[in-house]
Formats: sequence, structure tokens, C-alpha cells
Amino acid sequence: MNFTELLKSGRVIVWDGAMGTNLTLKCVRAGVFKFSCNEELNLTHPQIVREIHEEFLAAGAQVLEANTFGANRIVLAEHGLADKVREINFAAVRIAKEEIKKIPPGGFVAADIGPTSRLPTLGHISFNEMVEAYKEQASILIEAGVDILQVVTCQDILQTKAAVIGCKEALSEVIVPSDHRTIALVVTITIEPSGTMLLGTDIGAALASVASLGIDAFGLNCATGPAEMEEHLRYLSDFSPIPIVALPNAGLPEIKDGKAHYPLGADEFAEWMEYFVKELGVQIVGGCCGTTPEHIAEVRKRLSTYLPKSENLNTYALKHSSTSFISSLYSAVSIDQEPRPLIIGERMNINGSKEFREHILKDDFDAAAQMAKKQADTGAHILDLSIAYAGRDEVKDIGEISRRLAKTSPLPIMVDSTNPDAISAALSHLGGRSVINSINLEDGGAKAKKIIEIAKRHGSVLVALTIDEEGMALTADKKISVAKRIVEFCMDHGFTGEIFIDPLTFTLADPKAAEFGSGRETLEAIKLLKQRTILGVSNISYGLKPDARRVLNSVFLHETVLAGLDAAIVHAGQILPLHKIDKPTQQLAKDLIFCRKKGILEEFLAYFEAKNAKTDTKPVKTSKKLSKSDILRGKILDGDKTGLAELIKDVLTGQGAENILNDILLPSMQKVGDMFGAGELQLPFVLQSAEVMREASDILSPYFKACNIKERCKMVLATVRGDVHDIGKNLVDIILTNNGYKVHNLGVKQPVEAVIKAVQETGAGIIGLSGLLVQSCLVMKEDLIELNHRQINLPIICGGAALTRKFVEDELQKVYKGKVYYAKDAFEGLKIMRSL
Ligand code: B1M
Repeated sequence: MNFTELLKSGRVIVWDGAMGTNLTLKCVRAGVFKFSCNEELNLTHPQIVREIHEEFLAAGAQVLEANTFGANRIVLAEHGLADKVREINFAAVRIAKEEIKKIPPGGFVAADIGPTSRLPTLGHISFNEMVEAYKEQASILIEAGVDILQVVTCQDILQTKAAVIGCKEALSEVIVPSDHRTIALVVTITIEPSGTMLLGTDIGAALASVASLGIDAFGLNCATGPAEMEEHLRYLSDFSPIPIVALPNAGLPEIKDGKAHYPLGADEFAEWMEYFVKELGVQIVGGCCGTTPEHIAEVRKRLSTYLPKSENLNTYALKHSSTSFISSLYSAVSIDQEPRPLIIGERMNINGSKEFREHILKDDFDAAAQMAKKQADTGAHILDLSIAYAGRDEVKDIGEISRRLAKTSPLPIMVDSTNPDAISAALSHLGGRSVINSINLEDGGAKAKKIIEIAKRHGSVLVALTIDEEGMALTADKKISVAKRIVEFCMDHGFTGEIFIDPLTFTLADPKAAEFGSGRETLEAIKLLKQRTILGVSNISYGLKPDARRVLNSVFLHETVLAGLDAAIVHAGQILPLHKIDKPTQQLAKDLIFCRKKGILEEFLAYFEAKNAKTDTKPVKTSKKLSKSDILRGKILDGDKTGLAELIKDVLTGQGAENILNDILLPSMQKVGDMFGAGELQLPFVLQSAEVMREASDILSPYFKACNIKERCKMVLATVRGDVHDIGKNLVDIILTNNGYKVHNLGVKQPVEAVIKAVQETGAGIIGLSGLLVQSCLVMKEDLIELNHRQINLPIICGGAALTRKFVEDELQKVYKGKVYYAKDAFEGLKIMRSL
């Protein structure tokens, strides 16, 4: 069985332990002090390297890692050994292979490929230079006969990509030795004790970025011990489509007598590894810094009895999530949003945004890149980047802006260009997983072919426009047939990633398009297309006056969502929530979109001329007729903060703060949520309502009834991992704080590790977890399992819209040794605190 077959069989595979820390020990003992880097020892003191392999083999390791961690041109050049890249790598593999041959068949040699000392995202080195150096090293390793190329200790996700791409290019170019073994590509990243990679990449972003490149296994090594890895491995257990690897240190290193000391003994280390295998489905286990043959022997002892049992095989394939993710440097976003659509911000378009254009034309790329953050704040999920401008160098410009966006954008980027060189230039800076917008068949596919190769190289998602040699498809039928052709074209060229089809729409300001029913045809195509769909929604109104545009865009967006659109390129400022457009105006826009009458375009234009920009508020009711409470309700629904403090003070004269919260604010937010769920309100408006709600809670805060209690009790409060909803959690904070409790509010998207750390630092006696997404209920369960595992059994209060009393009292309580309470609202939270 070759290594890839073994991996596919699902059996647990035991790797060896640390090379670096053991080399240091052995060199000190042998009095070997004169060497410039560990890898040089392959040539100067091969016996020391060999001894380490021998000891790990004797301990039961099935895979030996050759001493090649820093043996690439970049690192070796720093030690004056650039001319020895080949020699050093060959020697390392030879030693490991000679040793592995000593055990019965079934052992393998992996070659470590380390991160170098440069971080390409920070501009220390260019992406292409890194790819070349990794390709060179990988080519030599393949020639030398390794079974596994193992990209390890990755600190920067762009460096990880460079290494994987370098290895893949080597694999496709170098002739595999005569025994035809299939060489596996394994990647392990390093998550710091802070919970992210060095530059802030979380586990979800790393997985999205790397798994799409086509590797055989993915996981973690180094920086921390197993305890700190648990949460990230749990994420992989839920989301990784490929086998999981865990190679922790022997605990978090401590300094003892001036030396690094790894506190975890073999027993405790192996206990964790057994837990990872059995509970999280980890398939590859072994050790990193501080792990010795004793650690590996204990791991093998515990897991060897486990190996042959087929019922215990890793079930990663069964768990494989169907959701696809893209990512920024920092975090991942699902391309399948629920409720739909995925919103693509369109403000970084040089031809569509004056602000962006002005920055670029002044060569102020820093200011242009800052626009990414602003758009993220308006509810976009990803950002479109389009920078081709007559008279400017697109390749240079896109490189400049992407270099900055790679660091400043919290959201993934959609590279909007049809120029293969520009797309490559952008992707060589963006560490996360991006979308390429777009390919088409205008020239029969010559350009598409080049872009598909780039998408394959970088693991990108593709957008395909329904354009062929005859031009843009007009009818639904033609759009569907071009889509079918283009998808087949992608598959024929080996593209296996996700594709969005853009069925395109003409502007209805063009009388011919309006008469033809271009909007209707696009909607029909969206309904019938089998692939994911995407659309630049505001193209429908191009050329109309701003008020007419806003109405037409908003109604069209609503219709596209009803038709099943998965992703919309929109500018929040150019759409209105549907409830703000009166029914006759909505009807007129629909008539135009569906081309329901002759002369409908003229009627639409005349209507807006006459109406003269009076469409952005409901005309029926005036605020004079409404009670103050109703006005307050309207403020939440409309996301309108003006005069909020005055209004709340007025409402307070008639009722208490608690009533205002429970009878006005919360039901209004509920309504916002219902409208959002029904597709009547788009995400940017939910965000505006949330802002009003947040401000209203702050204004009300001093008015909540407070009672003095003598002894303060401390709570660590957090919204759980992956969830950004914090209004309810902050209300809990306000109510508890007003009642004398000390609340350590950690914020949103908090990993359980942060909660554990805060509990340890503050000595809090109670934990509060909030989460509104259905997924958050599952995260809470995982958090409780982990708290249990870490011997924390404090009382926990859980709350949030998707939780139910039954879920908390049955499901959550079942997995936790301490007591778990459900709080329907903040006041029930207070009641529970008092009872505790
Ligand atoms: Co989103 N969101 N949202 N959202 N959002 C919901 C939760 C949703 C139900 C809307 C819907 O579809 N109808 C839906 C979840 C569906 C699901 O999981 N199946 C949803 C979704 C899908 C999403 C996104 C995925 C949308 C997208 O991007 N496509 C995205 C998720 C991003 C993420 O988390 N990774 C998203 C984003 C957002 C905004 C950023 C726009 C914004 C949040 C802004 C913010 O919080 N800073 C937002 C909002 C505002 C909502 C709704 C409309 C309102 C939530 C709210 O603030 N309610 C919400 C719909 C709804 O809940 N009906 C919705 C008011 C608040 C006071 O109530 O937080 O429930 P709540 O707190 C209550 C109790 O639950 C309890 O006390 C409070 C009352 O006193 N409580 C506790 C809460 N925590 C407690 C802790 C306790 C005790 C009590 O002790 C520790």
C-alpha cells in the first residue's frame, strides 16, 4: 500500500516527533557546535540525524520526517549555503529512507518544507520568488524519492499558498521515480496561542485558502500544545473535506533555567492524541517541538490497538460540509448565504465609484484600499475589485491595490478583470481564497482557458458570463445554453471548483431592451439555471436618473432574490428596503421589469419626472398621527437614528425602560429579522436597524431598575465563535452591570479558548454565552464539551434567538458536568444570576 492509499483507507497514521529540539540536544551532548543551520548537519553530521530517526522508528513511528525544514534556497542563502540546496535535500532523504527500510514494509518518508524567514504578505519577499524556491526544493525531494511533501509550520497563508503551488508545479513537472508511488501533499499551519496564525488568519480562512488548492491532508503543527489546538481541530473536524493532521508541541513552552522546557509528559500527550483521534476524527498524529521518542511510543501504544478496527475509521468524508468558503487573510465567508443573497460590495470599481476613481487617479492606493473596511461595515460579504481604466496600466494598478487589500480588507476579494496578467498579479498578493470575475466565450474560449489555469493554480472560485461568439445572450434559453457550454468548457479544462453563472442584464433605460423584456429573461434564466447564480443588479437601471434607479434596482433585486439569485453585486446606497417604496411605484417598476405593457418605459420615466424624487418614504402616514412609541418602532425598522435620544426620553415619560425594551424595541427587531428572512429587507438595512437598536439600548441603560447587592459576582460573557450578533449580549451586560455584577464582556466571535483564558485571569464564577445563529447552538455544545475536557464546570447561562429551553436543558446539559441555564432574555439572565 502506498501512502496515499493508506491515507484513503482512513487508518490512523503515527508520525515521528520533533527534529529541531532533538537535534539541539544531541548536538550539545556530542559537542557539535559549529554548524550554520540544522540542515547542514545532513552533510556534516549525518549520524546525529540518523540517530533521531532510529529512535523514533524504534518508538513506533510509521512516518519519518527528513531533516529538510529549512533546506530551500531562501533560507540556505542566508547561511551561505545556496549552492548546496540539492546536496542537503538529497542527503536528508537518503538518511531517512535508509532508516525506514529497516522496518517491515509500511513506513514512509515525509520531507518537511518550512516557512522560511520571510512573510510575503508583509512584502518581505515576492510570491513568485517563493514559488520558485519551493518548486526547486520540492523537485529535488521528489527526485530523491520522498513519499510525502509536507509543508509545515506555516505562518503566513500567502507563503502557504506559494509552497503548495511550488510543490504542485514540481509534482506535475518532475518524473516520479520508477516505482510509480503517488506522492502526497500534506500541509500543517501554525496557530499561535492567540488563536490565529501570526498575521491574524483564523482556522476557517486557512482551510478555505489551502484546501481549495488540492492537497491530501491539512492540520496544525507547532506553537502550542494539544490543549490549545483542540478548538481548531474541532473546526476541522466539522468542516475539513480532507484528512486532519495534529502535530502539537509537548505543551506550551516555558523558560526553565534559561532553556525552553516543554511541560507535557508522554502520558498526557498521548492521552490528548487519543482524544483527537477518537473524538475529532484526526487521522495523522505525531509531535512537534519538545516531543521525544517516549511521546511517540506512548501515542503508538494507545493507538496501535485502535488501528485495525474498521468501525473506528476516521469519518471525515461523511462529515464533509457541502458549504464552500472563500476567505480574506483573516476569516472565511460561505458562498452559500442563508438567507440569500451573498452580497458583493461594488464600491471598488474605478468606473462605477467616483471616490475610488479619484484615489486611483491620484495614485493614492492607501486611501483606495481603506475603502474595503467601509464597505465591510455596510453589510457586504465580499468585495468586487475592478481597476481597468483607459490609459492606465491595469496589471501594475491591480498589483498595488491588491498588495494593500491583502492586509486591510476584512472581506474576501472578487478580482474583476478579464486580463489574465492582471488576475495573476492580484492573486499573487491575496493570501485568502478569492473569486475571479470573469470568463466568457466571446473569443471561443482562448482567454477563458488562460483564466481557468489561473483559477486552478490559486484554487479560486469562477464567475462565468453568458457571452459567446455571438455576444451577450438575450433570451433565457440562450443564457442557459451558453452557461451549459461554459461549464462544460471549464470541466474539460480540469476546473473542479465552484462556478457562478452571471446571466447578465441589459439596462432597461434602453428602449429596445425594455421592449424585449430583458429583465424578465434574466429572471427566467436565474430560475432555470442549475449552477449558482450571480448578477450585477444595478446594471438594470444604468442611464436612468438616481431616484428612478434606486426604485428599479430595489424592486429588481427583490425579484432576483425571489427567482433564486445566489449572489448580488450591489451598492447599498443604491437600494431601498421594499417597505419604503409605495405599492403603485413598486408595481410600475415590476411592469417595466416584466415588460407587461407597451410604452412602459415612457410611463416609468414620466412617473419619476412628475413625482420628482419623492419616493423614498412611505407617503401614507405622517409622523403627527403616530404615537411616540410607534415612531420609535419606525426608527428601528427604518434604521433611522435621528432624534433618538429625545424620542426615547419622551417615551420614558409614559412607561418604564423595561417595557420600552420588551414591548417596542425587541418586537421591532424581531420584525426586522422576519423581513430579512423573507427577502424583503437586505442585509445593509438590517445593519442600520441594529445600529439604532444598539444606540437605543445605550440610551435606556441608566433607566433599568437597579438593585444593590453587596457581593459582586463576576461573569465572563461572550458571543460564541463565528457569530457577530452582539446586541442581546450587550443588553445582558447592561442589565447585569446595572445590578451590581461585574461583567467581563469579551465581544463577538469568541473562541472557547478566549473564554477559558478570561475565566482563569478574572477568577469569574459564571460564564455567559450568547449566539443567534443555528450554527451557534452547535458551537455552544462544542464549547461545553471543551470546557468539560479542560476541567471547568462553572455554571453557564446561554441565550440567543435560535436557542430553545429544550435544547439547553437536554442537549447542552447532557454534555456538561456543571449546570447550564437557558435565559430567554436578559432579565431571565438576571434572575438566574440572583438565584446563583
Ligand atoms: Co443576523 N441573523 N445575520 N444580523 N440578525 C438573525 C439572527 C436571523 C434569525 C435573521 C433571519 O434570517 N430571519 C438569521 C439567523 C438564521 C439562522 O441561523 N438560521 C441571521 C443571519 C442569517 C445573519 C447572517 C448569516 C446574514 C448574512 O450575512 N447572510 C449574518 C451572520 C454573520 C455572523 O454572525 N457570522 C448576520 C448579520 C447580522 C447583522 C451584522 C446585519 C446584524 C447584527 C448586528 C449586531 O448584533 N451587532 C444582524 C441582526 C440585527 C439580526 C436580527 C435581525 C436581529 C438580532 C438582534 O439584535 N435582536 C436577527 C433576527 C432575530 O433575531 N429575530 C438576525 C435583538 C436582540 C436584543 O435580541 O440578540 O436575540 P437577541 O437577544 C435577546 C435574547 O436572545 C436574549 O436576551 C436578549 C433579549 O433581552 N439573549 C441572552 C441573547 N443572548 C443572551 C445571553 C444571555 C442571556 C440572554 O446570557 C448569557
